[in-house]
Amino acid sequence: TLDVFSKVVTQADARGEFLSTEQLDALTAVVAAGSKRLDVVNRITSNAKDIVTNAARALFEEQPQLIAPGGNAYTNRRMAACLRDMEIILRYVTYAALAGDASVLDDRCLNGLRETYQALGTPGASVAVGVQKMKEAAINIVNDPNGITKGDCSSLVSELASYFDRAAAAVV
Ligand code: PEB
Repeated sequence: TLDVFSKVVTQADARGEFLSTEQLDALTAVVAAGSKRLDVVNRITSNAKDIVTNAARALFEEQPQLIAPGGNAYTNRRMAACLRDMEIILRYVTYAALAGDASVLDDRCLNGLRETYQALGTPGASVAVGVQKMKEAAINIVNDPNGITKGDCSSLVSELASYFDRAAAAVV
């Protein structure tokens, strides 16, 4: 599990070289946008419950077979497992967003998840739809102009989107 700084160090050390100017410039940009990154993580974290429940509601509205008898989210036990899974995925996305690196998401959440869902009979494509709905909600919350100093967050938002996309791609 790496953050953006450790990753660059590991890469340079594997080549036995000093950090390159490009690497240092990229890290300078990460440091300069540090408060924005923390704001992104804070906003998602403090709205996590809403992000999960609204995404799940929208998913079940689109795919009612999931909560009908025989559906993979039918019964309270499975519904709870489903909401919990979405929350776990969102939590690891926030960790990756904080670290500026996907490895924590990959290693601790996504590794083996597709196979787990196949074994459980959980439709991965439906999980992916739920993840995409969380992505849209999270981006809207991050971009909400109320109560925050305005600035350009486009590169952080696209980085954030990439972690959701990565999670969605890992389960189909
Ligand atoms: C992954 N999910 C489930 C299980 C595991 C995970 C390991 C089996 C054990 C259990 O039930 O608790 N756990 C989860 C995860 C990590 C982890 C992401 C990462 C670290 O440790 N069913 C649907 C929807 C979807 C869903 C499409 C969006 O119809 C999820 C929610 N996951 C779902 C359901 C179960 C499950 C388990 C319903 C229970 C399935 C069952 O027991 O039949």
